[in-house]
Amino acid sequence: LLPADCSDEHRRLAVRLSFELGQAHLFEAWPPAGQRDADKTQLLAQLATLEANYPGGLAAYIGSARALLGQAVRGENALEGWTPSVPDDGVDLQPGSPEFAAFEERGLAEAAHLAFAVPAGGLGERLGFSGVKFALPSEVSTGSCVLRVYASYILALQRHVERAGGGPCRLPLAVMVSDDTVAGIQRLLDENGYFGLEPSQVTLLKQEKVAALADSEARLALKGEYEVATKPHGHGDIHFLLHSTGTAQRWAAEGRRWLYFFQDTNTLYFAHHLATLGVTAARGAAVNMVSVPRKAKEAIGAVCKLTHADGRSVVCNVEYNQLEPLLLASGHAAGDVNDASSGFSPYPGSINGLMFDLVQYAATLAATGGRIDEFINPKFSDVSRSAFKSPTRLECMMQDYVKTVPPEQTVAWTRYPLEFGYHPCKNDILSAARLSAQGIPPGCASTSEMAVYHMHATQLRLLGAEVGPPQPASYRGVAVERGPAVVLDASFAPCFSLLEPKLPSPQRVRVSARSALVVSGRDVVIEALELDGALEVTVEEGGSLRVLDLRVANRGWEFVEHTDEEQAVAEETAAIRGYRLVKHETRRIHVRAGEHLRL
Ligand code: UGB
Repeated sequence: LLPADCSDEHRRLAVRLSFELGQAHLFEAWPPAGQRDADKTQLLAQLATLEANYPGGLAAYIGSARALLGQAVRGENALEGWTPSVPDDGVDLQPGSPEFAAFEERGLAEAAHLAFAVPAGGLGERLGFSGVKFALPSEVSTGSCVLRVYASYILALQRHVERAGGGPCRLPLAVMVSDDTVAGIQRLLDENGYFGLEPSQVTLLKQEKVAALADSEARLALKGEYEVATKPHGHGDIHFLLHSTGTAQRWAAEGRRWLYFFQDTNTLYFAHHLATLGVTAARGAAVNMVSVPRKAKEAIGAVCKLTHADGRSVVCNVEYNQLEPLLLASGHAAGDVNDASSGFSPYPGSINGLMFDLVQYAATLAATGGRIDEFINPKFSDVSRSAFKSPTRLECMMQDYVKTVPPEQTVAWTRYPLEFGYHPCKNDILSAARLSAQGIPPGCASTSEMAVYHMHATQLRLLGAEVGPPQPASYRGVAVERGPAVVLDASFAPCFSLLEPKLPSPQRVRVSARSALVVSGRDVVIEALELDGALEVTVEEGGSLRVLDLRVANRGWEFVEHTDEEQAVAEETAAIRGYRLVKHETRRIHVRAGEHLRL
């Protein structure tokens, strides 16, 4: 049946699939050789791609699928035999404390050896935004998109390392893209000059989809006669790609020591990444999981200690959809609920900010081929649990790398307070309003934006500045905490320790609750400021500003909730927020390179 000009590779693959891997159905309807040869070659080429894009090839994929489907058919829980408990070996860090400062200092000392990786293959389908999520404004006061904010932290760190005498510093960034996001992310980078990064610093790793499975025998699902249906395999693919492209090994060979993983919409990951790095280095951890207080039923994983009936134990993430069944199955009759005294789940939230020891990581990848524990979530259509409502597939998660860490290595976790927590932008405004009404963090554009302001305002307060408190507000049904719109660009303060010397007399800095304060530029010192309105400060590299005593009072900026009519016609980035920012009056201070201003 094979095409006349079939390559040996394709021939061997077809034979193996038919006679060893139970996939004869793929070729059953084929007409004799010489007919539809181009279509046959196309299917064989697709199968060869699926073979190459999975650690261990299709045999491994089908083997894992059968094992996991077997468990699903028998109705077994993936975490059968494991009992969860609240882990007690983490580090709780409060920015502003001496402990935080010490860890951040340690992190700064290691910063020259840092690399970054973000899975960004997911489309914001739940969000109501048709572009790539990297293009979303992190907040509308500056309009900086998420990728610009990430890049600005990397640039600011590089500058810090270079100024500290560390020589030229380029910290690499790997971005996992997919068919859905590759063009959008490449365009965003091109149109913005890579946001100041050098193109050679940025590696795009393209995630391929995996074969969809038609039944519990793990027969590959066809889409038409000559194409296998495919589906995304999850963010865990980032490990396979960092390995199969040689990226992790190259970075390790270049002397890089740390690798920070994070996700595509929460810029607050950078509020504490250096402290996290410090903890990782101090504890000699292979992996350090960033965590935050978690509300029960919030769609973030939970850091759990799992103890097996046979005595093994592990600290890892339990995904949000598995936590409640696991708790119920292990005797916690109330399930995933908040602790009455704290108002939060007793389990720390896991937000997929993961600091890795890169050398240990590269060694583990060499042993595992980048393979990550997988799971499957079939929706059966019959009681015999053999057929599915629609094809399913194996999936894997970035944080499940922890499960492949060799037992002699350490897995740590570090928790930060809510103000420095996790505020992703994942949900559309209607879903967000529903979550809001249930008291569950809405994880949408408005809450994410307010969290950015709140984090920066909290930094100022922790230093001793007087900054007006946030007040409860609501925009189109989404409850937010609305305080002064403070944005301290990474160029001004890439981390808390480096902010401190910029405000030598913080008790002389006062920002009213209705104010907006945007500061960017490295060489800026604010001694005394009284702000009641909007102030934007930009100091170019090579210029400097010392604010000796400045009073600004103006009409400032206003977040205006959309009416129904405005909401109906608002463009996407405004519609997902439910408001627009009206800049009534702004005091702007712009200092050019070579200028040195004292006010
Ligand atoms: N992503 C990919 O790059 N490829 C994929 O195939 C899928 C996703 P979601 P999820 O803290 O917010 C995760 O969809 O999977 C990228 C954690 O598992 O936003 O629901 C995508 O672009 C969970 O434990 O999240 O849940 C994005 O950057 C919890 O930490 C990232 O992967 C939760 O995130 C996450 O994808 C959270």
